[in-house]
Amino acid sequence: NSPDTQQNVQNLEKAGILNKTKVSENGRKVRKNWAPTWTVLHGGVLTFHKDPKSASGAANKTNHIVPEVAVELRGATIGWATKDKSSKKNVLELKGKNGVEFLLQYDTESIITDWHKVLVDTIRQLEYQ
Ligand code: I3S
Repeated sequence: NSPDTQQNVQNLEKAGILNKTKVSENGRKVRKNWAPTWTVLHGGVLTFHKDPKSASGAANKTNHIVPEVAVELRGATIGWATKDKSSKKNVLELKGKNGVEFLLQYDTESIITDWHKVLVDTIRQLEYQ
């Protein structure tokens, strides 16, 4: 592998808006709350951020993008959600450790397919570290 083609978690980075809802927490089902969410993949961690416009108080004043949840991808799984999980199209199911589960969705197939690929690659890379 030349340094150019070798992939590692450090250069598997991506950011964008996805529709997201949590579906489980500590292994327990929670009520869906779909919302467009600024989603950042960096260093093997996927972080969801609140839209600064909808965040309250200090966040509004400082204009910072507030991290909402971080999902450690080591030991996580990602796959296409089955039809029973959502009526929406192009839905990914992300299962983190500690029984946390999210659905990630985007109508444009190429966008969600790119996310799927980078998340699969990241999770795979983390297995070998
Ligand atoms: O899996 P569910 O319960 O059918 O999910 C739907 C609900 O969360 C619904 O909200 P209410 O809990 O207020 O009924 C949402 O508006 C829908 O978007 C959820 O289903 P989809 O199929 O969109 O994931």
